[in-house]
Amino acid sequence: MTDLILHHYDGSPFAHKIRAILGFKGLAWRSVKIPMIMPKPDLMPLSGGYRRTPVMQAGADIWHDTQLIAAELERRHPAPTLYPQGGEGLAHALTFWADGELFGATTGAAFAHIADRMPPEFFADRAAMRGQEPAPPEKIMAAAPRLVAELDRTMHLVEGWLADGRPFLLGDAAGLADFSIFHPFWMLNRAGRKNAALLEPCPNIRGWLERIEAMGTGSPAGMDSKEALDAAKAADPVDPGESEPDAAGPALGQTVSVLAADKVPEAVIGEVVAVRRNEVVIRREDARVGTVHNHFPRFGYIVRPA
Ligand SMILES: N[C@@H](CCC(=O)N[C@@H](CS)C(=O)NCC(=O)O)C(=O)O
Repeated sequence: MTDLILHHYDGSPFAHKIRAILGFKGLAWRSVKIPMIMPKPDLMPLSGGYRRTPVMQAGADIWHDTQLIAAELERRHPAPTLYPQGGEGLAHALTFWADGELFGATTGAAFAHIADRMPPEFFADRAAMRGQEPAPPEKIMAAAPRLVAELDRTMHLVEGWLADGRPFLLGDAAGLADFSIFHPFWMLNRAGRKNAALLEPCPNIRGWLERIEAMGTGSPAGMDSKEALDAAKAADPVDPGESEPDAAGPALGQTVSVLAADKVPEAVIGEVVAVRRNEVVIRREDARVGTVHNHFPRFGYIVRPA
C-alpha cells in the first residue's frame, strides 16, 4: 500500500498537474477529496491554515505547492525523470511562466465565458482569499473580448513552439515543463463548449494535450479525510535532512510564519527544522494529528520570524 496521499478536488488545474505527473511516473496514490471553497476542516489540522489545492501527505509529512510536490515525487521516484532535457532549472523557469502568465490568461478567459454559471459562493471565496470584494458576473463577462485576445496571444506562443513536430515541449520525452504548461489548457478544454472552442485553431496544442492525457493519472484509491488525519497522528515525521541555511535566514529552531507571496492571507506558523535553497520545513503541533512537518518551497513564499 502506498503512503502517498493527495488532498485535491477534481476540477483543480494545479491538482491535475500533479495527477498527470503521478500518471507519468505510473504511481499508486490515495485520493482525499477536499472542498473547492472554504471551510476545509479536515485539511487544516494537516496544513496549519494553508488552504490551497493540492496538498500532498505521507504519514506526518505534508508538502505544499506543486513546485515542491513535483520535486518530492521526483526524489522518491526518479524514473522516468521530470527533467529529461535542460535540467531542473529550465523546467522550473517554464513552470513559473505557466503558473503565472499562462494560468492567469486561461482562467481569465474561461471565467469570462462562464461566470454566470458559476456558483456566486465560488467568486466570494476566491475574492476573500485575496482580501478583495467579489466582482459581479456581468463585469467579469464584459471583459471577455480583451481576455480572449490576451489568451490567444499567449496560446499561440505554445502552438508555435510545437510547430516543428516535436512530441513534447523540450523534445522526445515529456517532463515537468509539459505538465506545468498542460494543466491550464486541460482546464480550458473542460470548462464548457465556448472555452474548448478556443483551442480549435491550435492543432499542435490539441495533439500534445492528447499525448499527455494518454499517460493517465496513475492508480488512485479513495481515502476518507478522517483516515488521512489518523495516518498523520499514527506516524512520526521523517528526518527532514541536511540544512543549508543562508545568512538572511530563517534559522534552525526559529519560530516562523510562512505566507504565500501572492496575497493569500493565511500564514502557517511553526518551528524551522530544515532549510535549504528552495525548501523550508517547519514543525507544528496539532491536537488532532500530533507533530507534523510542513514542507514549503521558498520561491513564492515569505518566511518571517513569528
Ligand atoms: N502555487 C500553488 C497554486 C495552487 C492554486 O492556486 N490552486 C488553486 C486551485 S487550482 C487553489 O488553491 N484555489 C483555492 C482553493 O482550492 O482553495 C501551487 O503550485 O500549488
